[in-house]
Amino acid sequence: MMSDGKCLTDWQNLAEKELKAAPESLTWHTPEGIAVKPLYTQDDLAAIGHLDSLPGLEPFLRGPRATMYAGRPWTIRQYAGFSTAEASNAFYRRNLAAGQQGVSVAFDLATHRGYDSDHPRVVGDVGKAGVAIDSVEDMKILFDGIPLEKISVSMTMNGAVIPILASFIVAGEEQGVSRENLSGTIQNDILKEFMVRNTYIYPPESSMRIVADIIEYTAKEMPKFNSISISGYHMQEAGATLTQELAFTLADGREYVRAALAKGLNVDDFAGRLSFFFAIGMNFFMEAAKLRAARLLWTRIMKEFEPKKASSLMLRTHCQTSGVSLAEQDPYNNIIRTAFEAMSAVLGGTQSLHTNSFDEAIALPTEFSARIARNTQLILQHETGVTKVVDPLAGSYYVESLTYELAEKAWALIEEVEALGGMTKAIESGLPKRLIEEAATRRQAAVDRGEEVIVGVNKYRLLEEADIDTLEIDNRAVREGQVRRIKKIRQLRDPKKCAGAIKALKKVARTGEGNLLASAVEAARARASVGEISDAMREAFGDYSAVPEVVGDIYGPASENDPEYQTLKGRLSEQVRKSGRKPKILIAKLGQDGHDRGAKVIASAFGDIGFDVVAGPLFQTPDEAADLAMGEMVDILGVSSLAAGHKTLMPELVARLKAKGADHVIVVCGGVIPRKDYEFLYEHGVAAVFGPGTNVVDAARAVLDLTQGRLRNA
Ligand code: MLC
Ligand code: 5AD
Repeated sequence: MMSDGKCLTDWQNLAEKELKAAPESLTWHTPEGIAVKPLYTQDDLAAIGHLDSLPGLEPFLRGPRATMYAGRPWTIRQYAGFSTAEASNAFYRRNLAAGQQGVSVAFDLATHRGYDSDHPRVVGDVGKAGVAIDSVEDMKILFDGIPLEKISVSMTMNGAVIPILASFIVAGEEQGVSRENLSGTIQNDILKEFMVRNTYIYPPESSMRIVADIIEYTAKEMPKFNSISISGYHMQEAGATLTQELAFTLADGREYVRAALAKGLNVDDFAGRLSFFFAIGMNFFMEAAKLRAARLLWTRIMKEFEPKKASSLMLRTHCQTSGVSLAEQDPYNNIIRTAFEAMSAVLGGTQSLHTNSFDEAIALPTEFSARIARNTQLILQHETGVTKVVDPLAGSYYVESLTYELAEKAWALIEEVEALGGMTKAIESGLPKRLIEEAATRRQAAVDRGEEVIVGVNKYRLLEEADIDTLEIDNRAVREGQVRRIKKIRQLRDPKKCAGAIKALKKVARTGEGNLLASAVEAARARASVGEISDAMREAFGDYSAVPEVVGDIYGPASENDPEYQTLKGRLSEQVRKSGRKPKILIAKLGQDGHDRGAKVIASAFGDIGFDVVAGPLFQTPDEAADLAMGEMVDILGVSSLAAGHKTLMPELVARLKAKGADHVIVVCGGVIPRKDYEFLYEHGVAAVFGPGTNVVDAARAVLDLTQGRLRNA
């Protein structure tokens, strides 16, 4: 019975009259498996136990701080980095002057994977998706004029985390800021790299030692520094549902706590400096509820370790608006999407936030797009009044119910991971990756069929798209500059001192005695490069390479009722009947670009449609991909490019195929490719380009057309 004497049955009757159907027909079944009803009432709160919680107090559901943004707003922390340390430094300084509050460094993929800029494998990657950092000297330029004792710095680094953090510590030291005064965060979350982000270097066990050594070192030496940023962001970007993102992230966190405890650390000495990182997508209320649920569950997990300090139970998080929710088509729509996502992150109580730029789906931000992204947060902080009240969604029937349901569902998945023996074991079993890839493929099918609407992409599409200015990086010039600088450093340093420090590091790596970061700090001080420090550990740990696996029977079954899909499938089987074999396609990834959601979804869907699909390994050179294509005797070589390497790597690939006498192989390319580059790629032998937002059935049809044209000509 409601307070004014009306009851739910009255509403139900009314609703049924309006709808001419049962109100249950309005229930929205989300990808998380949550049934969202059209109406929530106080009845829905009956089962929920957390309703009386208060911010700053256990279980911190309503926020880690008592006053939250009323006391201090979240940190506006824009993730950025491109080309050289000089260019990135200037960009940071301008943005800090314009209202940004914390720095967040994006490194290029060569750096991520522990290669110096002069390494032959990284020709297409240097300076492209982030800033190129080879040594302490680059690091000093990167932070020149930025007061490291005042401004906190986040560094997104996981693979080459030891040399990068070591170089940062030495750069601080040489700029007069001792390590105990450095504040910031290092991502240092390797488990999700094995799952989705792919910038790992070493095998899992050695990688976990690196994580634990960093937690140990920072706990002892760097009290203001967050030793890790346990990240769900990339899981959502790879296609995870919100419950998967929540569960796997918290399960990763638990695994790191166990690794640190195994080093003999006391939980209260490090737990307060563990931090988190979530994505915020377009499901507005559910995303805010997710952050609330995350804090609730983290406290539950940490209780097991019996900490004494309250801060050990608190989940503090950074958030970034969703990249995958943004579109190339009608790109100004992305400003609106990002603003909603930012509001949701803030209503969920994030501590720090990055808002994406509207040109996200095409290129790195320009000065203009970065300004709009930052100002989205400044307007939220200064003009909307959201900072005035702590956790304003508390008590909402709907949001509290969502918080509860997400927590329950995520907890069940966390228990599943526990049953497998924890997250390292679960990752070895392949479960999290498989679940995420299935969710990604299912979502792509829903978008392709228009069940999930994306304005400007699969509905309300513009007849003509206007060009926008995008940032272009002269990767060759950056590389040449970096190569010159690193040469000079090698000439100027004391070779004996450097070799001695590298030798000592190798010993720490090999024997397991001593702290890797402490030893790498000595090496960085002696001007050993990022690549040299990484190689010293490679010698002891080896390189890790993942075996590519592809899920099947997701896209197909989800598209059974789609006539376009059926027609295409029919056409393809007709071709197979005539030619006696399936057209064979290699889906390749070139350079250090580990973003493989697109490649995986395409491989999976093309397989269901009837192509013979070979999923290539990550990190191939054009030469290796050409060899694989020949060895597998494929008809088509499809490259998925998301890190801006296409203009360097695609012409090289076509040239390699030609040199090997394999120019009958049709080369196509998809991913984050600006329209202005299409002509360049066609001129260099690429037969078709599939930009962001391409419907998979359309892409498959185009590829089939190409093979039929070729086969007829042959
Ligand atoms: C906060 N403080 C308060 C307060 N609110 N004090 C009093 N009253 C209040 N209401 C204090 C805090 O305790 C803290 O001090 C200080 O103010 C700063 O607040 P914070 O909340 O800790 O914010 P911040 O320093 O910004 O740290 C946020 C964080 C951190 C803990 C989440 O880990 C962080 O900044 N993460 C960013 C990660 C990031 O940018 N990642 C980019 C990934 S991009 P004290 O003394 O307690 O510290 C990526 C993409 C890719 O990964 O490439 O794939
Ligand atoms: N500068 C700014 N933003 C970046 N992103 C990735 N690299 C950069 C960079 N160098 C953002 C994009 C992407 C997410 C992983 O991080 O939003 O989707």
